Amino acid sequence: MRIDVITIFPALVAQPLRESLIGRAVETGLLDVVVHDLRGYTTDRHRSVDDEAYGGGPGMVMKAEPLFAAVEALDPDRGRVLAMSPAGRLLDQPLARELALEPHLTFLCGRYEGFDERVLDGLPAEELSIGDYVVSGGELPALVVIEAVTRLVPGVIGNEDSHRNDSFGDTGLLDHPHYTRPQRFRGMDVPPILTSGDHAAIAAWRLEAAREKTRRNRPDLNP
Ligand code: JEW
Repeated sequence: MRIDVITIFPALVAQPLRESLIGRAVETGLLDVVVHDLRGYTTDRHRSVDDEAYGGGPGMVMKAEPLFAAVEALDPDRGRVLAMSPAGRLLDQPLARELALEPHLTFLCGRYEGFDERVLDGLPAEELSIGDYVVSGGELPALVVIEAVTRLVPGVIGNEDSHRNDSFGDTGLLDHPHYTRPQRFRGMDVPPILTSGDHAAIAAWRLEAAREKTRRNRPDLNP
């Protein structure tokens, strides 16, 4: 999969992509990620990427010209163009699975109050959000989307992790609690059923614990 990222903070995006599973997938050639500095596509003396909002008010808007120039400098087969925004469609696991099938994705990372609407209408670009809270720019949200999507590309991670992902999607429940050694830690014991060797009883305990945790933490998930 090829991924292009357009940002005014290229180092903020590039370094995390060199670490961990994504970093290895980039090294092995499974992923081809290219980060572009938006200021390289400005034409004025001050390399401006933002300007005041028509209609007035505080806050600056990302100018259309450098974003169009940056996107149009890419391969014409640039795939879906995703503009990170708190006003976008919410990322969920079905959308991550859909994006993982694409051969090419392009991410636009904004700052300030966001993009001139003509970027979204004209390129066109799809607005995408990682959740109902505001951060200061699209770079960290784009990294979240890239991690959620690329871990679903065959070969990026091992089978153990992909299996976990499937079981979450199938049950619609949050994961059950996990324990590892030691058996007793600061007076807190591992539930004895987990050391009983009774695999049917363990499966039943885990299902009930997952239901309880889902009721408590995420009553909005109604599986
Ligand atoms: C997010 C990109 C770029 C995504 C999610 N735009 C905008 C905007 C901002 C603050 C307040 C209102 C609008 C800051 N900002 C971004 C925020 C993505 C940008 C500028 C973003 N949360 N925040 N899910």
